[in-house]
Amino acid sequence: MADLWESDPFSPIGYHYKDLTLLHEEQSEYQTVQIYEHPFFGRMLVLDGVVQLTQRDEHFYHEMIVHPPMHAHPAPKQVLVIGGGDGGSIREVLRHPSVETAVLVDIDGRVSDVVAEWIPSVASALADPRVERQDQGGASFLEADQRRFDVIVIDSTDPVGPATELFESAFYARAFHRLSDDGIIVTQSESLHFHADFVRTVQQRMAENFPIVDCYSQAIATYAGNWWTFSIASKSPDVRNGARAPIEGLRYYDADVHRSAFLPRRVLDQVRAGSFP
Ligand code: SPD
Repeated sequence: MADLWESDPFSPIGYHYKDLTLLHEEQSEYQTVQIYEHPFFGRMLVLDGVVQLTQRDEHFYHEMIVHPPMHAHPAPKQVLVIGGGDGGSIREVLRHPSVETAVLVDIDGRVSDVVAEWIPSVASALADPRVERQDQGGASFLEADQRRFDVIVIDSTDPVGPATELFESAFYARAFHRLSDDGIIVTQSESLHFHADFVRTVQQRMAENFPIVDCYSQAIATYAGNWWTFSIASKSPDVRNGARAPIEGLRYYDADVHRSAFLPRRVLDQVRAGSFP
């Protein structure tokens, strides 16, 4: 049996997981990739010592990063996921029948391969013919690739190291030009308990580039800080109130979840003013 003392450089605390079995470990070109088995959480993906997903609760995160923007768009056909090499976000994107192409851009292609081998319930959609995989950084992809997307999902690791460029204003400016006229972008933006200043920064940077910016949240048991936020920006659709009827077959997301996930306006104003909590 192994122990994992999570070493999360972006959090004031780390979790201690007991009774783990280490199933796989490798050093990729970019990071240490580990797969553990936990008696409660099931299989877990850990990158550089930080838990990225567990079998038990990954659907809360992946449904919530994907379905609010996908349902706020009238008919998303071309979708881009940056980060998210594990395939969980792509799996949710492909549940939408309107989707023709889902491009996955992750700098570390080994993550997809390892998760496909050890946690196929998360990665199996990567084999879908609508998926195009690009193993490169998100910012350089947006610079080089001239296609336009209806929805862009930034399913990144914490904003340290290579992921920091995915939270810059210049990155959102590039994303704006790669989005269709009714395009929507969403990014995971860390914990309201621990990183309210970071959420404020992301909101500000999105507002420098998009006319509509909002924020919703979802509790995630295994991310330090738990009260996980998703910052969302839109060229025109009303992301807070404009969701279509939910697609079938989801475990958690529905119309009530969509409505209640958005931060109350008073709280969002406090976050943006730097007076939260
Ligand atoms: N502190 C961990 C935050 C991890 C966010 N990304 C998760 C990727 C899952 N697809």
